Amino acid sequence: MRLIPFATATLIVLATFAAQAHDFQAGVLKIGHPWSRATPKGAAVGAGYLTVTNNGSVPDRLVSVSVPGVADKVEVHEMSMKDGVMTMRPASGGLIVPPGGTLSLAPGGYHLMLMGLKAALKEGDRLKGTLVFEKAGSVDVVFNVEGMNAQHPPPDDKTPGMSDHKM
Ligand SMILES: [Cu+2]
Repeated sequence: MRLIPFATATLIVLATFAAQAHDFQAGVLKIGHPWSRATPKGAAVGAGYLTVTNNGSVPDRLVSVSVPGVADKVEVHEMSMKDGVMTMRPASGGLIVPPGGTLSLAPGGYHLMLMGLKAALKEGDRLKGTLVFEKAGSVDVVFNVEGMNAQHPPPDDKTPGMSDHKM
């Protein structure tokens, strides 16, 4: 039974370290700095960004994300140029994380779309969410909400009918 206090202490140390570095581990996957942007009052959608590094030898896949109590549902979106216009759409089948590689969700590219926000996201908020991977399973993460203009302003979203969808 002497192992139990030791294991508990180790877990506390690891948890403290993870909180400082703002990384999360799921098996061979390392999730780096999940973050979101503050939203204007009344906005129906928000965005989420993070990186996933695969230290294993086989591909994995980010299949779904939830941020309960904050958004009704979360979609994984990809952006692409179509007829010179940047559009976004759900990434069908999720996003692959190649072995030895990093999947980046960042402004202007792949991102999470938080649909049906219950309230505006405020800078400094911490949003608890869950990522689900095909092989690594589910992992709880925390999205840090940064300022409305944080990092890399995205290209203007000119998609018809998506005026509330500037991510
Ligand atoms: Cu989107």
